[in-house]
Amino acid sequence: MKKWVPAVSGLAAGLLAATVFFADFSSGPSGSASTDTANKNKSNAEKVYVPFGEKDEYYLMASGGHSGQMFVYGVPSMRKIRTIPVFSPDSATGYGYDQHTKEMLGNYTWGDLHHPAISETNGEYDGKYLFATDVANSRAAVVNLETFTTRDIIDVPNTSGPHCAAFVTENTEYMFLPTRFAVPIGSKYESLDDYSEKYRGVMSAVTFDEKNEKLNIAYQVALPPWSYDLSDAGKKMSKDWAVMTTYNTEEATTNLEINASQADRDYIVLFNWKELEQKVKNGEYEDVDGQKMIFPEKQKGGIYLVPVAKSPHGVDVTPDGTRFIASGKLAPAMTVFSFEKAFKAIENKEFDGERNGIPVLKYESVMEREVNPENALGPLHTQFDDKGMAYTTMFISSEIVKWNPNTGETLDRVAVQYSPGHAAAAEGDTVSPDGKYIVSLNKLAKDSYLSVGPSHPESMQLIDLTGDKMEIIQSAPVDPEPHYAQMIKADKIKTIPIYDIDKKNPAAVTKAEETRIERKGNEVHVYGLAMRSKFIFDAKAKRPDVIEVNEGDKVFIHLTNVDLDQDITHGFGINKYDLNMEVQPGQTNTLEFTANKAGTFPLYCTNFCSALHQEMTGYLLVKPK
Ligand code: CUK
Ligand code: CUA
Repeated sequence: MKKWVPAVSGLAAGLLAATVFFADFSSGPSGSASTDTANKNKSNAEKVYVPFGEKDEYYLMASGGHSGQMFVYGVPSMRKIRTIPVFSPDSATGYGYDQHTKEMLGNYTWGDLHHPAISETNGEYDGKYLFATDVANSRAAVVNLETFTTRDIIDVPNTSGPHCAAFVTENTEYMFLPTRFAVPIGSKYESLDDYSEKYRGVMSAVTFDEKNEKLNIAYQVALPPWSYDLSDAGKKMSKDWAVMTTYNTEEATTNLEINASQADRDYIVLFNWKELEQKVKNGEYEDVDGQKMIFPEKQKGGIYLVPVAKSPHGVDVTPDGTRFIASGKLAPAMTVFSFEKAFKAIENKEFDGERNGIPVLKYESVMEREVNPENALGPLHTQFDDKGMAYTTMFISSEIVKWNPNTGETLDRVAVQYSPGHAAAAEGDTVSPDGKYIVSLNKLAKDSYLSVGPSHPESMQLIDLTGDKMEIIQSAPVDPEPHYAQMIKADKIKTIPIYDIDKKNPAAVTKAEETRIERKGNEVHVYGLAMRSKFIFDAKAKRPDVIEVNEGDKVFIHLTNVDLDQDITHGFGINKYDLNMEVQPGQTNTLEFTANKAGTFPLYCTNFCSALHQEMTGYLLVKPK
């Protein structure tokens, strides 16, 4: 195997120079000695082969990073099934062009989606919704998993770069959004010389109103001006609590790779969200730009700091909820902390002073063990199997290490290609992981696939956990960038085959007689339908598939797809108007635009829908002023 050096610098490179860098841990013979697996005598090809007509066992909901989108894969085949557009427009589905999705995206043209989180009931994925945040433009979104469509996007004020939302509580009471960048509250101008006084790292508690499919900010917490990173919600005994890592407690404002890595310790923020919720109920907050803001130095209580080895990245709660495990990008160790010890330390006030008015718990009072597998470097994120064993990704030594959180013993390790960020285990963030598979989300593919030039795709590798040894059984290239993913049992997802035509929607039409074109002043409303293989905008007109307006008119095209057959989707594109929308079976969708170009513009169905799809056309005629 080729040796290679990832692009790390500064401290990390120093750390590396002294170490063997690509440890070639052979994963040994595949799980031949396994006793409890149906997979045991199958070849790897058979283990991932899903014959046509059969379905994958799991959905993998993968973040699309700076594509702004979410990617859906099937496991074990690792076939990509769908792109769900979330934070960026997508002409393939008309996302960002029709009225509703255009409003949701506002003026933003891209997003950076890091952490998908499936809604939970009693600590289990319930398969109903998927939440995500946008690090780039400070937004949060929710995707409906009956239709795999984004339903709501909100701006998160007072914050910049909400990073980890892989982070819903046991019954989806909250989605928490720590912020990666500290900014002045309200994102006002403040000199960086006043960083420590004027800047804050605001965490937001977001709730979801399922009935109206709306996200809402319940409250915010003005934490010190540090970088908040990964986080996880407690489970079972720790269900009212949540943890998140923070670095740059040095409060560096430039050259962070050096300056934010000076102190030997940073922190985990441990907070009781029930207590914070109660504070808000008691009116213990300040109103900041319409948000309920808790200032921990004034509205004291419910938040604690736990010292951790410098510059931590991931923190993950064990399925039984008894421990949280932090991984240090720069310190080559996983630190296991005990919730029980933390609760006792809080009760007995075993504090080591405070930072910015927040009590710091004594490290020894909360820490249970430091785990440092030999030559394993750059631990980032941890997942779990059905037996409570931990799997930690090693970014720098390019491997996944399996270890026992109860003893710290290293059990197995497998080399991955290359530099994994997160891994996603089957039902991995629930109170009862399945233990069957884990997918390594690798940042670099190097020469794994056919070359496409100097930049290569990222790579996901499927690892079989059923044998004695972890074994890579499939690899799949993926577009940028797989940060995190969640893997859910396929039978938990209940999609709808078609939309019911919404008869209460005044824009919906069910039959040709209801189609019409109405003019109110300079507004033109078209109530049309799409069916195989024509558009009908006004059945009574001489040419029912033609829309004629005047230059400068504001045009609303409401289109209902009356083909109530699964997968018969119509599109609607207008030549040279840069517009496209999609109408799925039974759906009514609206395209809104100003007819600012006079002329003759063919319009056509963009989704191949029948043998006569090419005939599914018409004209938009815009009469000059
Ligand atoms: S971060 Cu990307 S590898 Cu956003 Cu979860 Cu750790
Ligand atoms: Cu409708 Cu093509």
